[in-house]
Order: sequence, then structure tokens, then C-alpha cells
Amino acid sequence: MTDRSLARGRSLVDVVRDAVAGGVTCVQLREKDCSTRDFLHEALLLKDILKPVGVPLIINDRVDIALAAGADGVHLGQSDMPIRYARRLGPPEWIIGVSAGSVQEAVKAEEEGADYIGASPVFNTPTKTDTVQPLGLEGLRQMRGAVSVPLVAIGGINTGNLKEVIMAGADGVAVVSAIIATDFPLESAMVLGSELVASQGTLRNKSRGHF
Ligand code: TZP
Ligand code: MG
Repeated sequence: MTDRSLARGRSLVDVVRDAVAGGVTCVQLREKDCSTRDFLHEALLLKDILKPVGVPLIINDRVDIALAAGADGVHLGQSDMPIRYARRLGPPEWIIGVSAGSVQEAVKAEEEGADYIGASPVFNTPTKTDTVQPLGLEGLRQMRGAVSVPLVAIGGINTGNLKEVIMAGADGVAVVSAIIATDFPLESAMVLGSELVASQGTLRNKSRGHF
């Protein structure tokens, strides 16, 4: 997930290129303070670098921008367009994700056909302060038990807590500051990626009863 204000003057294209070189598998363009025209422009720039390498581009909040830019999908919050209307507008293959801050919201999003759920926020984070009460690991575990679509954990995730987030049932993580606000986004993405793979390995061994 992007946030220009944390990119320390570097262009989003540069940071995203580095993040992808470091192993990021999906990019969500998140713009809160820019015009529609600038948002679209940024989406088109990112699409140009992501399409050739097969990394999906998801647009946060805005179905219109996602459509206009030919993005791979849209991420909807609880006050954005309801998923069935977004489905009606977008191509059938669109990836539509929904943020859920509670088990009820997650169950509803799954029933409505979300392709993945953003478990949001897992921890408190200075990157987004207008959030509901964080789920914590226990809330994430409960959400995991209630839905079967992929759960992407969001909010305050870094190399120090990624493992426990995966152990609590997240299929993946979405980060802003842990990549974009660092000195070396490429290396940060690599470290997060290897931590993710290692955590998934631990989880597999655990579920096979190896320890
Ligand atoms: N939604 C819930 S928390 C959050 C969003 C977009 C921000 C996550 O940012 P960070 O820096 O990874 O905590
Ligand atoms: Mg939103």
C-alpha cells in the first residue's frame, strides 16, 4: 500500500519499483489527498511498471479510477461502494477486497463475494488514525475462524510482528510504512518477504504436527 507522504520525497514509481524488485506481490495505490486527475495519473504510471512484471495493481476506494486506469481491482472500505455495485461496474476478473474491522464485517464481506478481506487494523498505526479499535492477534484469530477467503492483515505490521500475525491466521500482510518509509524499500521488502515465507513454513510444520 502506498502513501506518498511517507515516501520522503522519493517518487511513488521509484519506491514501488524497488518494492517489487524486493518481492512485493501486489500493490495497492492509496491516495487520500490528491485530485482525481493526479490519482489517475499516478495509477497509470504504476500500471506501466507493474503490468510487465505481472504484479496486480489495486486501487484503494475509487472504482472510477480503477476502471479508468485498467487496474486489476479495487479495495473497498466499509463506507465505499458496496461490493455488488463494484462488481456490476468492473470486469468479471476484477479482484475486489474489502476492509473488515470485526468478525461480522468479515462474514458479510465474504457473503457478498469479496476476493480477500483486509483485516484492519490489526495493530494501532500512526499511518492511519481514523480506524476502529485494533483487532489484535485474538481478533484476527477469530476472524480466521469465521471466513475462508484469504485474510490480508493490515495495520502496524513489520518484521518484528509479522510471524505472529501469520501464526494467528493471516494469509498475507499489507504494509505501508514498513516498506515505503524506510531508507531501502527493496531490502525492506526482501526481509519482510523472507520472514513471511519462513512463518508460513513454521505454520505448515505445526499443522502437520512436526512440533
Ligand atoms: N488501513 C488500516 S491500517 C492502514 C490502512 C491503510 C495503514 C497501515 O499502514 P502501516 O504503516 O503499515 O501501519
Ligand atoms: Mg478505503
